[in-house]
Amino acid sequence: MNRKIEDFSKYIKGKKVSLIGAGISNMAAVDFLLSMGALLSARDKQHDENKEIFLRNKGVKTVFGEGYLDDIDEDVLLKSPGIRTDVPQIKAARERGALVTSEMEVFLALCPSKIYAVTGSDGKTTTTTLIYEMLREEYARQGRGKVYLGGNIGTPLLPFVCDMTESDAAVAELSSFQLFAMKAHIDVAVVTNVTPNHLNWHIDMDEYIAAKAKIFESHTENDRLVLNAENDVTLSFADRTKADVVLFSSVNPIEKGKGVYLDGGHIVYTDGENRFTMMERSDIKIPGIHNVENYMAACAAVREDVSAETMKHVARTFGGVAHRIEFVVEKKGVKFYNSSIDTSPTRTAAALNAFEEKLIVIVGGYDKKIPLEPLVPLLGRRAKFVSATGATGEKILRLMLDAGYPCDKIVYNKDFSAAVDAARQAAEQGDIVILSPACASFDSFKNFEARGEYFKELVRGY
Ligand code: UMA
Repeated sequence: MNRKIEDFSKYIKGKKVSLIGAGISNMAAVDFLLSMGALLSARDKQHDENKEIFLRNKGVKTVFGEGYLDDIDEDVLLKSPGIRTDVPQIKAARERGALVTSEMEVFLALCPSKIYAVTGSDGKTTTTTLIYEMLREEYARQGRGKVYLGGNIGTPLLPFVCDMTESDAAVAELSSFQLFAMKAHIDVAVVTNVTPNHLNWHIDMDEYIAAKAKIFESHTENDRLVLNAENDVTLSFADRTKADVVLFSSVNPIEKGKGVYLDGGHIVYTDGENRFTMMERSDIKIPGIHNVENYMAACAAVREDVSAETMKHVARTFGGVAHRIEFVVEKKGVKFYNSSIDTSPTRTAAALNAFEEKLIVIVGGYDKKIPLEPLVPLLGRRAKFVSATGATGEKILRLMLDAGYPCDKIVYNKDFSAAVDAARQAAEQGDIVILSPACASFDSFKNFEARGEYFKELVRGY
């Protein structure tokens, strides 16, 4: 057990700790806190019988449903990311001396390994994953420690902290919700870009920007901050940090200081004086200029720890984050991509626009009553064939036909596997088939992952 964990264990033993929100992050902290001797309670606005029984069987007091924040008398509150700290009951608890923290903040405070963290409005999951893939490959080649991946990406990291050592590395995706109320030291921080987002949760854009800026708040000269030179907000962060700044740009060369940029087909690194090519754009297997930018950010982050050879190896082999424009297989010259995570027309637009070619698109799913009209011009422009399916499939078919989309270029099959098969039959050598439903999956699947896995199974079987 490292010294920080020992001290934490002495601090938390016998203390009353409450999990505010019993979601993914806080549920993952239960065993860790119990093993440290904390007296645990869990509070959640939503009743969940299974969860409540599970917690009570572990000796955790449960306060679920209406009034879940009443009578907070605990010493430490572990707040879920989605809950703001200015909720009156949480504010009152802090004012009477309770410590308000989170699973991620505790993890970052105790982690003995080098920490890489990524935030931003777009591209953070892919950039986080690329950093992880590059470090993992390099650590394996060098026989170094283990690399951990987690955070907002979906896997809480606190459960692993006792296994981590100084020779390991941790790579975390951090959301503005997580950063908002957090103080932490991050060795290598990346901000991919900051554009208006989550403004239904943050009071205003200034608060959202301030939350993102927390990622470098505790930086010293020994740390590294990677910033997008083409985004005004992130560029402004360069003047606010003590860290070693590395800029990246897919538009302009970096003329001053350290940076990564695109020079024709080359991805070039400069330390301010010397320049060398890290990889070719054509080395990158996943499509779209936004992915070139994700690679630039990731390469800038790991530059001192990972060889150019390893970076290139990852670029040539990494097929994408699962379910997010994920390359699955090529069959008879037809490439199949799984983008099951696209559960709204906006996400589908981003996926289809990542390609230069016109695509064969499988679209449709659960009806969450959001407007599907934006799909009409999008598919009109980007799809050479549409295979509509699921609960919204018929609606999409009707919208497309009413807008004059050729009737021999669109089919509807309620059944998902029939829709995938229709897309395959429409494809000729050189075509790209993508599952990008623009809808949730709950009409036929447990979640978008299950839909994506089934799609992959089907197309691999062709
Ligand atoms: N709850 C309350 N009161 C509230 C709000 C929520 O009691 O006012 C309860 C809910 O009933 C639920 C629990 O709190 O049981 C949910 O907590 P949560 O949604 O805040 O968080 P987790 O389930 O712990 O999931 C979080 C992230 N979710 C959010 O930030 C909203 C997950 O990111 C993340 O993967 C996970 O921690 C692991 O770290 C999801 C996300 O949508 C994917 N993130 C946003 C994004 O990426 O845009 C920020």
